[in-house]
Amino acid sequence: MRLSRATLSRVAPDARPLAEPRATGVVHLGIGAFHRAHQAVYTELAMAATGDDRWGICGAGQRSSAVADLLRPQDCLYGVRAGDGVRVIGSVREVLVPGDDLTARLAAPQTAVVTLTITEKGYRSVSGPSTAIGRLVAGLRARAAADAGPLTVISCDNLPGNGATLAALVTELCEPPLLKWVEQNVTFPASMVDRIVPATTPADLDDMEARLGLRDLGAVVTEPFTQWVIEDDFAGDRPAWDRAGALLVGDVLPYERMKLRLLNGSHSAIAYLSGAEHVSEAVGDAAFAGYLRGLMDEDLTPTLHGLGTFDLAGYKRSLLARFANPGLRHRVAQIAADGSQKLPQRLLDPARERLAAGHEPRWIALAVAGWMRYVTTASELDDPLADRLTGDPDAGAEATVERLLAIEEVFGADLREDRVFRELVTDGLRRLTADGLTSILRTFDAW
Ligand code: NAI
Ligand code: CS2
Repeated sequence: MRLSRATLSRVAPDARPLAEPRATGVVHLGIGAFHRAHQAVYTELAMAATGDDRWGICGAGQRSSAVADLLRPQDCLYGVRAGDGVRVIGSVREVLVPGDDLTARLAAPQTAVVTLTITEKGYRSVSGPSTAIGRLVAGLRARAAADAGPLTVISCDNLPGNGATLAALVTELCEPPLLKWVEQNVTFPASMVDRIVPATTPADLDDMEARLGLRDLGAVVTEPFTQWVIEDDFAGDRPAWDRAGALLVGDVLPYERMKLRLLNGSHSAIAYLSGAEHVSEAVGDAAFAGYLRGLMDEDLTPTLHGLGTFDLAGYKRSLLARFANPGLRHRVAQIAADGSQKLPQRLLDPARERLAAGHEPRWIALAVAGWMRYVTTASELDDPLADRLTGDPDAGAEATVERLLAIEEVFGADLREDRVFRELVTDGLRRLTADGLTSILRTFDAW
């Protein structure tokens, strides 16, 4: 039997009654696993804390209706398992399918906030009417025509300066009258989001069914840790996310850099160097955990500023503990995907800063060499630049590094000209190919 409004009372007798009418003050683009375990939970908790039920979520996926097929038969209810705790979430009230009128939802006066988790690659080649950003602009155009009031649009993707990045992509598509309306009525606050949410597996669904006594195809599994830091720049009203633990700040940048570099940079190093199937297995290897500590301490921490008295050492210890969580079967292959869209902000920007300060970012360079080995040898590459990344695995380190450093979308025009960086990456790739990581880590301090 499926989880639904009719069966909810069986599993959560004290569940908050589901409001009628099921107002949706938030539209979300990219209703994947992370949104369901992060923003939708904050919204659920905010509505529970305040009784303000205006903030139901209307979700839309990409062209496919995959998530709609999962959630609509369940009245959009689903369970979130964090550790051993399970909560049924009711903040998602509608999931649109292709053909539904997303434009009308975006233009509705009741809609005050739009959030997005469309993946890093969702911000590339954005102009088509069927892209997420193209559909967002169509909604803004209808909203302006109806003069439907202010709107706050929040990217919740792992991108540096995600608010300004999204604003630039949107305004680039706006004709002058619309541009003027957007500038006067829409804000694009930055946000830093953090909660490890692996893709749900069949075993997760079976486990959730054992816990709920009902089949829940929308279930997500995550960790107890969650963090949301949002720039306090709202055009109009918003859910009381701060009542659910979100931080509203003037400057997100210090939090963003700390997270995108220490957590996500380490994740990418794990993806391309560890050889493990799951993150927890990778950090269970003492030598590799030592490499991660070196990466964090030597190459990434010196690039973090503006954190005041924040306990960075404690944060890094907590990251390794989160990574080690055996309850999170976080597949390294999921993290390895879309590396061309992730490496720049996670590892290459800090590498630039270390090089400019006269240091050799060898820990980062080894992770970049690992990525080069990965994209050159992977049988199937899940990356929007796959065609340009794959190459001859027998081409030798020097030629491979030369070829990949020339891809400006990843390395810009500067890193290929940086002799120190090029030599570090070439040396790393040569050693990885000849000796493997274990041997390298034995002598890494002697490099
Ligand atoms: P997912 O695969 O479950 O969902 C991705 C969503 O994005 C789907 O709705 C899909 O239709 C949509 N999408 C994919 N490619 C798109 C494109 N080119 N244009 C428009 N929409 C597109 O992935 P998940 O776990 O929800 O993660 C999504 C994003 O959330 C990540 O890429 C990252 O930016 C952010 N995030 C994820 C975390 C996690 O641990 N899963 C944690 C922190 C942030
Ligand atoms: C991961 C992130 O898949 C990846 O690239 O590094 O989704 C990571 O799980 C989240 O950013 C954690 O907050």
